[in-house]
Amino acid sequence: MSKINNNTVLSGVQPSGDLHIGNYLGAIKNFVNMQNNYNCFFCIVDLHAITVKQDPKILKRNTLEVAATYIASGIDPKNSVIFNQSSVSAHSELAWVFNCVTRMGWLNRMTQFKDKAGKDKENASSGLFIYPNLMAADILVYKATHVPVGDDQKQHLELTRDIAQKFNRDFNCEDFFPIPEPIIDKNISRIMSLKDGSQKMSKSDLSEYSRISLLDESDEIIKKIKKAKTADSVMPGKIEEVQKLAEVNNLLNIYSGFSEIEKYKLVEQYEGQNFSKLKSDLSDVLVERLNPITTEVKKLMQDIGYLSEILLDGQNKANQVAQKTINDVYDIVGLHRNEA
Ligand code: AQP
Repeated sequence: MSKINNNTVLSGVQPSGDLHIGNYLGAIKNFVNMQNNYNCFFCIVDLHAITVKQDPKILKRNTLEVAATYIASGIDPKNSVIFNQSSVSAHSELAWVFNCVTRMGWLNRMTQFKDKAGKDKENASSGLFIYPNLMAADILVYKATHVPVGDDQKQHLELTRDIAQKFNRDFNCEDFFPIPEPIIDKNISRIMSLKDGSQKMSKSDLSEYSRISLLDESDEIIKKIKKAKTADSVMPGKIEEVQKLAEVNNLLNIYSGFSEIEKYKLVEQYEGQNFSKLKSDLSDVLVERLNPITTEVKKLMQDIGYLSEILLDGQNKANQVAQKTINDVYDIVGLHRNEA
């Protein structure tokens, strides 16, 4: 299919657990919207997942489940390249070159490392620390110009831009790497935990009640939304006041993201009411929107052969582009290549 522009998009999701509505609204929904206009590479970033401990068997299954979720959400494998990161070795090779370009001071400023390593920083893997270099390689190995991500990845993308600029400057190859732009939906930006509006919704949160998984059945969705934290007051009439109630604001962001109704209209609709009607309407919207995805993921997971074929086809297509970039990079950097 011919695209209306020649720009390239790369993004990915870690197969580190069941995907949730934060991953969907922050990332996958945008992937679907962009696929007809850009040359799209959608990756399952399994090498990122192993920066923290994973069960090998579960990791393999989760990788297929992310592929199934992409397809069930509307990404067409004939139109976009779907593959897993570890199957294209140029990602790791370019990441090593970037390990030698990125400055320690840049990595020391990354807040996600601080959040994920927590108090036990000495015990975190070194992979977790240099994770942003691999992310830069994921993007730049395809010379991607646009990267749809959630707001939590904005800092890593800024680092990617710095790495691209430094590489181009250090090796005197202006414009070799493009300077990629983040695509972040400003209305959604970051979906927060259902239990604590100051924490982002995350796959690795120990509490199931903090998130709605894309595989949750209707009764689980209803139960989780019923238990979600709100506020002691009723719905305020102004959006600025709603924003001070983090958990209520979060429920409205989720509602708006799935219903396409603008948030200020929802505020008008529920003004002065307690939150039970909002919760029951939100549950209805979620059940209606998520049920078809959940059903399709479960169906696709019965056909591992089909999913493996999609990933192999994606790997071949991704390799064609990535291999050319890494060959050029080795040449630019001065690494000797033996001719066959
Ligand atoms: N809560 C969120 N709100 C909006 N966007 C989000 N994303 C993740 N959480 C939210 C976006 O989803 C994409 C894939 O994320 P990821 O799986 O690669 O890594 P993550 O950001 O670390 O996600 P999790 O769920 O928090 O995973 P764990 O717990 O394994 O670390 C990214 O574009 C991200 O911005």
